[in-house]
Amino acid sequence: MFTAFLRKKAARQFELFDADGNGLLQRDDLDRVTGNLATAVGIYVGSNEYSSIQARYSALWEIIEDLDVDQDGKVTLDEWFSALERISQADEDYDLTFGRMVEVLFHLFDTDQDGFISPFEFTSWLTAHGVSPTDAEKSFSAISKDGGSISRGRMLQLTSDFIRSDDPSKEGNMLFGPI
Ligand SMILES: [Ca+2]
Ligand SMILES: [Ca+2]
Ligand SMILES: [Ca+2]
Repeated sequence: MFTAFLRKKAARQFELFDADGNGLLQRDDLDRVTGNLATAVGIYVGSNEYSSIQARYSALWEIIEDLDVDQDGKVTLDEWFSALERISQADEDYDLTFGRMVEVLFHLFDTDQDGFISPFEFTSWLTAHGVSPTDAEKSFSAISKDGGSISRGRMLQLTSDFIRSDDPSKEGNMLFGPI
């Protein structure tokens, strides 16, 4: 069941991607956060690192674009809810959208590409998406057991809990800022 709690988390994630806050997910939103993230982690426009952030946000947009049922170039909150409802109920091993989303998100967080998300990378990503530095710190404390970096396996678990779990005690609920 797509419970009120899952819906609330889905709305939180939508809000995070809707960088200009117009209530729609569009390509422009991700262009905007590309710049924010580069600034937050100290990457210069025109560098190879900047191009790779751009490429990853393009990959994220391709995933989001697939959820645009009426293909008008805008993903509404209703279209987003329909997709997240499906993803939250599908078998973990067979949901392609979920798998692609986790993979792309991991690479977006891991800006220095060392295979781990450091506290700095995590909080930079959240602030680039409009979360306050204080809330970003709170999130990191909640998801990192020992204050150390987040591995790919851990990220998979956290994302799965965020998208699929109705248990309010799961650490993954805090993945995209306090809800
Ligand atoms: Ca928008
Ligand atoms: Ca649409
Ligand atoms: Ca890293």
